[in-house]
Amino acid sequence: MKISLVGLGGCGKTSLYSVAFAEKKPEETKSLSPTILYETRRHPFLGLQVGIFDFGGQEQYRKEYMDKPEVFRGTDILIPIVDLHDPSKFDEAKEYFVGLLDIYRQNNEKPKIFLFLHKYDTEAYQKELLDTNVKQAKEIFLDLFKDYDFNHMLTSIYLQDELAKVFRDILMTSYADLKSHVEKAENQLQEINAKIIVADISGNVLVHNVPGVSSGLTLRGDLRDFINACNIVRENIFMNDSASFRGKSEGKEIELHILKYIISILIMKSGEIDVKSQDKINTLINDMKLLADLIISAHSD
Ligand SMILES: Nc1nc2c(ncn2[C@@H]2O[C@H](COP(=O)(O)OP(=O)(O)O)[C@@H](O)[C@H]2O)c(=O)[nH]1
Ligand SMILES: [Mg+2]
Repeated sequence: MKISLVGLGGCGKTSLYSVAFAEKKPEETKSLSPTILYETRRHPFLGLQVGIFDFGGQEQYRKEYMDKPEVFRGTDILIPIVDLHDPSKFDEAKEYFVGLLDIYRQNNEKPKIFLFLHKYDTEAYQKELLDTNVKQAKEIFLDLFKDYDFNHMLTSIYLQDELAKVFRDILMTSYADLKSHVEKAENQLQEINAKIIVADISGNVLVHNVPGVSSGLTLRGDLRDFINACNIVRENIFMNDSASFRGKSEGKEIELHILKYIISILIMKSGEIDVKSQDKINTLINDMKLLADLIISAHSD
């Protein structure tokens, strides 16, 4: 799957990537240098390699790759980004996006489009201006993509949890119907009296009910290492596609379920857990097994 991030220089492409996928803190993006031409990163998600293309947005690079339409080829998901803190560039951004859509037309491709109205925050910006800009941006940009499978959202690197969810949902669009399973799990988690994290085997968090366990999409390093180590044991010693692991100390307990080598569920309990919660945990595990099956069959399509 190929995702392309596009937008004028300084609109926040590299920051979005860094915060959502590369465990950077929002503040750390202030020192990013401008992207030259374009950069590609690979990110495993639910067992698939996702290529994320960050197209440098400065004019000189834009000219260079607009003349080489093949770099845009094969994009499944196009994310045009608009900087809400810089309305003076809305028209220029529009022109750029129109040019891009022309290229896709020439290439005979129709990517799904998620427009990010970005920097939706008041970090060094006035609230009143922000609202005016959102309104203006909607007038300018929402029309542009009407012939496409199109969504738009308000995003900010300072709303990290929301941003992680936005990317999770975007990454899941290649798996039709799976989103509803994840949303169901999200609701189930609210009613369980234990801390639970559902992630893929590479540590992309799908849902959780524990604040502060992830940085963007990525699970905290120590827990990620734990999953990794258990996954190696699963593969090399159990030689099975699923396995469970358990640790215990002074009333605290941690349980890890690896399901079909794709999904992992971490359950952290302190003390005995009530029967109702345990029932719900069992249901969740079964639902996630089903989800793993669906992902596998989506891969083989
Ligand atoms: N307030 C705010 N600033 C952001 C946001 N995203 C990026 N920035 C800032 O915008 C500047 C340019 O970001 P960068 O990612 O290099 O833009 P790029 O040229 O599109 O890759 C940096 O100083 C970032 O800290 C955001 O959501 N809110
Ligand atoms: Mg950049």
